[in-house]
Amino acid sequence: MSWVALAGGVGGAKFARGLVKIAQQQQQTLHIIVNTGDDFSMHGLAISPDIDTMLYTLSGAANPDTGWGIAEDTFAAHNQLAKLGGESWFWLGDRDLATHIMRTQLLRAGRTLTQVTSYLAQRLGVPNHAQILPMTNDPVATELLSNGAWLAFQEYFVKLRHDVPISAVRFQGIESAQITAEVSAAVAAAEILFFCPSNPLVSIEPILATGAMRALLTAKKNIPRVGVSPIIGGKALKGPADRMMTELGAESSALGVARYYRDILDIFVLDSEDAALQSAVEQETGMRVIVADTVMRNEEDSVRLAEYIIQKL
Ligand code: FO1
Repeated sequence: MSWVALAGGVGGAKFARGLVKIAQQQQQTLHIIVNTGDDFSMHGLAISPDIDTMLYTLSGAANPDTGWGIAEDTFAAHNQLAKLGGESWFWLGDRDLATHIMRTQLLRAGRTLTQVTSYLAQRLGVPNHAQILPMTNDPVATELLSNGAWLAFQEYFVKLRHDVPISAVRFQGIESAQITAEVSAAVAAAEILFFCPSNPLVSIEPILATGAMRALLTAKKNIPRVGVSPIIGGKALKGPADRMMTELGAESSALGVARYYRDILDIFVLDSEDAALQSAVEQETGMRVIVADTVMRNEEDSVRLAEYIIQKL
């Protein structure tokens, strides 16, 4: 038996962490399909932020305060790079740099991003029954249109602290990007499909837009397909998902997210704060609603949430 989860960013990794524990208890394999639209190059290194956030979270190494990078990492190399005139707006810890150096080296040696990710997961101690799968091995770069200029994702998100209005999103390279064989096999074998509480526009959408992904998921009507709202009380817990939805013409609410996923999912998880939206979501989208406490402050919260949802399917 196996499950599939789509994820990106910190919220996605936190929920995936809970799913991994329940999958272990139920002797399941969990295939986590991760967004690679945030990937970029810095200091000549190949950086995959959403993959690394997933690697570090599932191996227990993630910085608990930021959700990204490695706990207690140091920044000697980062500071020296700044001294040498290198870019310093994107903080890369010394241990984190080892990941990027190793990934860059293996990619240059001809390994695919999927092979590199599997290698790093094994070296970092991610449980074997959790498979972290990049959505594609092909280059995809999320860009956002702001005041007439297209911004690379990390430039928007980190350098400009997503403090600029956007009017459009695009995924450069998506037309020729293909989902990997591992991803299509995972979807084919899946007995439950999860959308983690990630940004619908720039974490989940790039995955859906890759190759035949959307069609594959829409066709899987015979299994429970459940999404967890990343928006609570109209706000995103972390990052700009709420503002981005408003700026791109969607409603920044759990109902707005449910509308976004209505063609693919049949079950939607609202936070208890949004319980009043239950009938609107059910009537407008036809999805079954589960109301739960979806804020994950620690691993116990993640496991409790995953367990609660799975029991309700
Ligand atoms: N996010 C920030 O806001 N500031 C940073 O300096 C930063 C560095 C960083 C380094 C490695 C990494 O894997 C992620 C990092 N992030 C940082 C998060 C990154 O912007 C992710 O794209 C977000 O988590 C959204 O997915």
